[in-house]
Amino acid sequence: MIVMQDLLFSGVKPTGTLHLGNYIGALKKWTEIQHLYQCYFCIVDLHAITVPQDPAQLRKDTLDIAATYLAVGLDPKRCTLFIQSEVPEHAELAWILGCVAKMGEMERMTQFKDKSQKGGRERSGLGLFSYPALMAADILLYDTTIVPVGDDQTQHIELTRLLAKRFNDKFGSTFTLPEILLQKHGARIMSLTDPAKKMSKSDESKSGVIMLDDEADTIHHKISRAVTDSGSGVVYDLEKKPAVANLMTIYHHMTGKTMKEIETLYAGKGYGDFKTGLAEVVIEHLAPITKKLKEYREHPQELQNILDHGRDAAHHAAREKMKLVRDRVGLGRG
Ligand code: ATP
Ligand code: LTN
Repeated sequence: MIVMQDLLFSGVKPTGTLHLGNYIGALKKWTEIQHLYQCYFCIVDLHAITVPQDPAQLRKDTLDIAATYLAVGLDPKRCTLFIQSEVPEHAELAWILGCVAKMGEMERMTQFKDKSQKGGRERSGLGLFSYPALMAADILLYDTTIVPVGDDQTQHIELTRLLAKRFNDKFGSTFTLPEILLQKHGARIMSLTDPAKKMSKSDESKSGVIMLDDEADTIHHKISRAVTDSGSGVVYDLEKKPAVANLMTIYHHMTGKTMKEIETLYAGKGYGDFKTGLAEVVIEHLAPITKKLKEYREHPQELQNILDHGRDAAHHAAREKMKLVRDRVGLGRG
């Protein structure tokens, strides 16, 4: 009997230390479901160069994301952990998918609109524009069925499905259409200082962003200064109290408590008490992660071995898939 096994793929850009939004929206979920599926977790360094980068810093950040993957509890015996640029088939398939995609489709991507806003569209890199084709290549190379990401990536997954379907219709069945997997709460953690903006690595002000390696004092300080809503009760109401709802979502993920349980715990208490409690649970939850992160940063050799092994495993699978893709498209001499 053939059992269709789901395959999970996700990735993070090495553009700096990860924050609580990355953890809650993506990595925490990965650790919870890694035993259920065959998993590939990639460090997408080719995506990182779609915005200006310092070469030495990029290398450092790349290893640091690998350290973070291990520190949050991804098991390298179960998951393939690897660096995107070390498997050249990603870039090759991205080119082919770029020839399948339409300009209008790429232009509609909100991530491109956001990221090109600062320098202006005319001055934005072509790579930033075609970013989604590379992301589609990452996913489609491995016959991925599930992509666990934050909801800022929903549009990219929809485009990936569209490109896969168009390719299949034109050249014959080649790619599997993936599904997005979102957290029920926490698919979009907002900045502590601006609840209308997502918590982001590239945010210039770090006061609204809790980094996974922030010291306890810093976490206390950032949470104590977090913006709240008018009124005083700790009540989950996304429409009327978006800032408090965001803090409650963080609390929920740090403790496993439901929104109702959190409301009961803080009934009759004010925002000050809630923020103190929140800082404590965040510090407690992150402490073992921060400790392991520090250990992996100090002993990078183990990371190197894991990444070598991951590269070989991913390359093997990608090479096979690309043989089929080249054949379908009619590239080379056959
Ligand atoms: P950058 O600011 O450099 O664009 P980022 O903080 O958005 O970075 P990514 O590397 O793009 O981080 O994202 C890694 C993963 O974390 C993705 O799955 C993304 O959807 C998720 N993610 C990012 N920010 C948040 C957030 N604020 N809430 C929930 N998930 C998030
Ligand atoms: N675009 C994603 C990172 C990313 C990714 C992927 C996520 C690149 N390739 C493939 C899932 C699957 C981001 O900005 N967070």
